[in-house]
Formats: sequence, C-alpha cells, structure tokens
Amino acid sequence: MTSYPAADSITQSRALKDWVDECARLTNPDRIVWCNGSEDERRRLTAEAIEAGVLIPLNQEKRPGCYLHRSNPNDVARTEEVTFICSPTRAQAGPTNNWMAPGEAYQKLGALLKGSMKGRTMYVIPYVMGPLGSRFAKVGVEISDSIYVALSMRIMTRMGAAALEMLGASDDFNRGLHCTLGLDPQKRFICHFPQDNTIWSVGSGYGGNALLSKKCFALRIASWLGRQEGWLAEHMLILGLQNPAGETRYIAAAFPSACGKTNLAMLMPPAALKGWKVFTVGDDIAWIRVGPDGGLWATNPEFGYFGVAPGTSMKSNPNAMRSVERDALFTNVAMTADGDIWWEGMDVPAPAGLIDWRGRPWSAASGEKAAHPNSRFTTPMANNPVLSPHAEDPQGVPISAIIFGGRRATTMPLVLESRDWTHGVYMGATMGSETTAAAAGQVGVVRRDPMAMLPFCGYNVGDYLGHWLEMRKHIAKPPRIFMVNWFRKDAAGQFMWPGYGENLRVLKWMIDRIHGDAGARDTPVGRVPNAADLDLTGLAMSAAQVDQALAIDAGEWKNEMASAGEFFARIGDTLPAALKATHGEIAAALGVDATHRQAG
Ligand code: TSX
Ligand code: MN
Repeated sequence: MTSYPAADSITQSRALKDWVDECARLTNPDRIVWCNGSEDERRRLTAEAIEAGVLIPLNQEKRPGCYLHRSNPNDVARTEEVTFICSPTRAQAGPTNNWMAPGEAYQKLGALLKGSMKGRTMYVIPYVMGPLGSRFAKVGVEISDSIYVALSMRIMTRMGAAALEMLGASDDFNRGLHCTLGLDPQKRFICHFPQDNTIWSVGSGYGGNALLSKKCFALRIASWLGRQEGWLAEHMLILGLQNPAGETRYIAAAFPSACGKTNLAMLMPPAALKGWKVFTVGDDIAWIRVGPDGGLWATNPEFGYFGVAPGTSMKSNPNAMRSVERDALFTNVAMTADGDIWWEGMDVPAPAGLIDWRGRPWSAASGEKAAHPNSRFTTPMANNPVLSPHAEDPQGVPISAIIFGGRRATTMPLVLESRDWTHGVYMGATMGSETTAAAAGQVGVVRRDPMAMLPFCGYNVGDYLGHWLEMRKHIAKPPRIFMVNWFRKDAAGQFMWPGYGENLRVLKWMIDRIHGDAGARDTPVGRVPNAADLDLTGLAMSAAQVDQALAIDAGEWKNEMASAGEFFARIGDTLPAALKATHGEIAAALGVDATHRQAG
C-alpha cells in the first residue's frame, strides 16, 4: 500500500513508524494518509468528504466554512455498555467500569480489525492535548478510517505537524486505533488499555466513541496517567471571573450531563452586575497540576468545543451561538430550506421546509424532533468571543475554587461550601443528578456520579477518590471546594433560582469567601450563605425566596445520607476510610443512623 507522504519523511519516531506499520498490516488499508493539519489539507479532505456524502455544505454566505454531517441513526451517542477498561485485573477497573482482560480484548477486537480497512483510507492523525510547549501537554496519535474523524480532530485538538514536532524521536504517545467497521452495533467496542497508553475503538463513528482524544484519552487514560504521575484529569469546565477592578480568579467546575456546563463556561453576566466578566478557558475537560506556588493550576487540553446543540440559543448561550457562525461542523441537527441549521430550543420558530436530522422533510405535526436530542456542534475555541486570553497559556491558570454540581429538585441548596479538602472531596464523591429523559430509564431518580467522572474514570473509582485525598499532601495552597444546585424546585414544581447569568452572583460569593469577607452560616452539611450574604443587586427575587433556595431541610438530608451511604457501599472496600468517616460525622451531626433510609 502507499503512504502519503512517506513516513520516513515526516516523523523521527521509530516507535510511531513501527506502530503505524503494525496497524496497517492488521487492517490492510488501500492507502495511508498522514495528516499535517494544514489549511490545504482541510480543503482537500473537506472536498473529499462532500464528494463521499459524509459532509453536506451549508449556506456558505450565512455560515462560511460550516458543514453538516448526518450519522448513522444507530450511532448517535456514546455507548457505555460496550466501553471497557482493559486493565490486568478486574479490581483495577473497579465496580463502576466494564472490564475485559487485555489479552481477550486485543484478540477480540484484533479479529474484527483484521483486513477492516481494505478498500479504505487509513488516516494517521497526530495531535497534542494541552498548549504547545506546556508541561501539561501530551501527544496522541489516532489512526482512523473515518474522514469525519480526521476533520473533527483538526477542530478539537492541535493536530498535525506540531504534534510530530513535539513527539520528536520519542515513543511516548497515546496509541488510538479506530475503525468504523460499517457501523455495525454488533461489532461496537471501545476498549482502553491504561497500562499500554492505548485505545482500540471499533464499530462507531460517533464523537465520544470515535474522537479518541476526548473522553478516551483526555479523561479515561489521562485519569490513570494522572494517578501515576501525581496530577488530575477531570471532567471540568474552567472559567475566569473578572471583577470590576480587573482582577481575574479562576474556577473549575464538574457537572454531569444536562446541567448546562457549556452555558456556565460561557456565562453572560447580568446587566445589574456592572463590570463583571466571564472568560472561558475550557468547557469540558481540565488537566490540573500543582504549580510552583503550591496552588493548583489547570489547563484545557482541548482546542475546540463539542457541544450539545438543542437548547443552545441567543438567550441561553449567546457566546456559543456566535462560536458556530463559521468553521463549525454540525452533526445530526436539522437543516433549513436555505441551507442553514436549526434545532429545538434555538428560540426561533421552526421555519417551513425543514429537513430533519435523518435527511427527511420534517413537519411539526410528525411529533418527532427535527434535530436529534444529542446533536452537536464541533467548533474551534478560537471562535468563542469570550475565550480567555490564558486559554493557551503554557502555565495554565491558577484555580481559586472547585465546584461540584448536579440537577436536584430537592435537598441540595443553591450553594454549599465545604469545611476542608476532605469534606470537599466527600461532596464530589457523593454528588448526583436527577435523570431528565425518559429514554434513559426512570425520570427524577438520583444517579450518583462522583465528580461527574462515573463514565470517564479509567481505573477503580475508590482508588480515584483516594488519589484526590492524597493530592492534598502536595498542595500547599488548596482551592476551596463548593457544591451548587441551579435546579431546586418549590412545592409548586417551579425552579427556585433563575439560573443562567444570575449564577454569577453565586460565583461572586465564592470568590468573596476566599479573597474577601462574605458571610456564611455553619450547618451540619457545610457552610451556606444567607440571602443577605449574596449580591442581589437588581435581582427580581425577594430575600425570603433566595433564603428558600438556600435552606437546609434536615428531613431531606436524612434521606440524602442514606442514599449516599448506599452508593458508598457499592464502591466497596476501596472507598477511602476518610470519606467513610466524613459520612459518619455528617450523619451524626444530623442525628441520623447513616446506614438506613428514614421511613416516610
Ligand atoms: O444551563 C443552565 N444553567 C446554567 C447556566 C449558566 N440551564 C439549562 C440546563 C439544561 C442544559 C438551566 N436551567 C439553569 C442554569 O443555571 N437553570 C435552569 C432551570 C431554569 C429554567 C428556566 C427558567 C429558570 C430556571 N426560567 C425562568 O425563570 C423564566
Ligand atoms: Mn463532557
């Protein structure tokens, strides 16, 4: 087979050449194309993708450089049931991951991969996660038979020649092998080999399954590398909060899906809080290390955003809407008659002549969604009007506060401050969110999702929580840890807090707690502001209403303790003793037996 260009002419890494050869012998492609990340290459691949029907050009006057991709309807989301951690032992994967023995996984997927690229092109996609020249940065190489993957990786990572330059002659890179295998769900497996810094993904072309840089490398594999190397790979946004005096503090925040993480990362401050600004460092992943000052420093390893489209509007997230005006790939959104995009929750009425995500004419009467609920935009972070000037800073940004959040109709106050690091880790360990869509099972049930990492932790979750506790020994100046809940409801089922831009008031309180003199009251479950402690300037809510959103209800918390205790029992004997102890202390302060749910 032919290789463009010849491998010898573009990489010094013997290990990379050998691995590409090995993958080519296994999959037998017709040709090998090494991606260099150039503009010329983008034009060529885009033209080929259009020719092949993989991309549909959108209206280039309205959306220059934008294209639509329609995925196979059987392949529209990550598939956790066929996602495996292939560590040497099942215990290393822990009670919350699927496990497959490495030998079995290599054999099983190897059989599926044998000759799988016959008649196809193998793209070799070198990429860097993290700012170039940064001590945070790591190299990965993805081999894929998908041109959509090659074009997406160009947006989501620092892809091409820069990665080969950083790699040099080294053999230290993540090895990602991806093959679409005709998108056969029976042949769909996403296997991670943390000990080999390797990922094999087959049978899916969907983002989180196929763009191996993101969830697979930057979270699952990197969380394992972080434990080995003494740092943290987290499912967190990073934002900068600038006060009217021009001082910026940075916050990292973990939320499960459907909590508006991207909206918070790009938050629009309310007009009443004059002079405050929010800047985005990252919207999904944070790599966090101890800095020379003994504090935590974070960087966003990605280069673009892979955001959920439905619900994104000029009201909910104007910065995201402006980020997709040019050079964006859209996946499974609806297309208007004039070649523009549309989705539910865009806050503009569905225009006549809409084509749905499957490419069929759509009418409101059909009762079906025009855009798939998990439809996405893939767009360069450079498009974000509020991108932080430090988003590419090789040092990262210093983290003042860490937030854990979830969607909870009851129990969780608007904001809760931890007493110390261990209590903060406890908050992260017990965080949970209520399910929103009937498709995912029962609605309104609390799913525990420690640090929003349940599907993304590359090793035993108990050991992961132990690593968080262990990190404290190396952090001279730890950030303060908080819990938030934008989604509490009153007895009438109405949201108690307006959310969105108004959340800035909560962020401001956090920073004032750390660097100023904002007040709080002590409760058995942590510190909570009174309404009078928050800046409520220009907010159309009474202090009594705000206090209701901040209330701690002992009865609700008794059930919460029992439910969290059940989750801790599921983690089993790798759960750190310090977290068990914290659980016992809080339960005792509430006057409950922590192991049994209260009647009624
Ligand atoms: O993203 C959200 N955020 C964070 C914003 C920075 N959403 C959308 C969640 C789905 C992805 C929210 N929804 C938030 C929120 O803070 N809060 C809510 C709940 C809510 C919804 C509608 C209203 C109020 C709260 N409407 C009115 O008050 C009129
Ligand atoms: Mn995510």
